[in-house]
Amino acid sequence: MEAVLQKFGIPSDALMIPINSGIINKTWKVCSAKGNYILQQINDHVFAKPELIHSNITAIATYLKKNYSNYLFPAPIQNIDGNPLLQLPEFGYFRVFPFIEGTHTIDVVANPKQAFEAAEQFGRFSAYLGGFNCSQLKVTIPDFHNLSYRYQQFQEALTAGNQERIHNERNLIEKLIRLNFLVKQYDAITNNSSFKKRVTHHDTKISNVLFNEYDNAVCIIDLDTVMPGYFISDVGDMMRTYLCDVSENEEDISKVHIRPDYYYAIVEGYYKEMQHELTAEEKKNFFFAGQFMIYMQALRFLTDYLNNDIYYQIQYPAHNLVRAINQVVLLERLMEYETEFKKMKL
Ligand code: GN1
Ligand code: MG
Repeated sequence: MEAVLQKFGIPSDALMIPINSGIINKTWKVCSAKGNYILQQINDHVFAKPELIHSNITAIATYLKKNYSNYLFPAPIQNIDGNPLLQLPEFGYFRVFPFIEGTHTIDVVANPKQAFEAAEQFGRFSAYLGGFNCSQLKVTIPDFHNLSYRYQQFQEALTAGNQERIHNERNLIEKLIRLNFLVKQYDAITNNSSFKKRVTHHDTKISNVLFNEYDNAVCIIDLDTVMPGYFISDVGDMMRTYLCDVSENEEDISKVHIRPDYYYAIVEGYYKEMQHELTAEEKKNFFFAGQFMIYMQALRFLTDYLNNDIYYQIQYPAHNLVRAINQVVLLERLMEYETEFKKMKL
């Protein structure tokens, strides 16, 4: 780590505090006499070409600076070789961001205002980048939110995966297969030209929003998965992670429930910024966004469990199974609100 700090011009006696909320990259807060930073080691098993991330960040930062000079965009700092990305043989890739003083992250959305503010931030990001040609962006993870592809990976795991796990989880597997009408709906959307590819964040969980002391959202972070995508990814992941006050890691499924006020707050916050960008067809699909993302995450967790946990970091052997069950319950709870939520006028 000393070598990493030195390459970014940070004093080597800096204090490193691990931040353990993500399950892909490794993150630390670095406190030094020169200032505070966020240091990340990129998981290059997941992001096979980390340089693509930084090419995207640079293109977006340049566009926003030119067109929206007041927009707060935390870009990574350059190392002593003039590159935001540091590659150390055997240790992988590192990058450093300035720590934005006076801000903090939250792990659970505690009131609808926070949900509204976060949704407004993610909506504003896509809206401001409405004039940016998103086909310029590099695809950092191919087929990341392609539900058909995720379903196909799930089907492959059902044959090539851990046979004992497949046998024991057959009820859950069948439940997910019965829900595959959502894949057909997704395919219909992607074949419909009214659904636009836009600059999409693809990881809109609340810990990717910085808040200030007054509970106002200040900016969004973690642009690793910014790619061309559909608005249902960003809205859907907010629903997946804000509608309930327990996370995907909760084992006690009786705690998994929907908070309706938070649904309305997400839609209103996002819509406020995106209403002039979204097409009429897209506007009809806010509810589907939540179904799509929760279903996809359930498939991804169960697929990883059946494949012996090769993708997500886990804390105990059944962790991915617990996460998959949790997400299926969340989806079922959300579907109980279908009629009510679809009455929302936009
Ligand atoms: C991963 O590491 P984190 O929490 O930022 C994953 C997301 C999942 C999330 C589920 C690159 O994100 O897609 O929704 O876990 N990111 C990647 O907790 O796979
Ligand atoms: Mg992430």
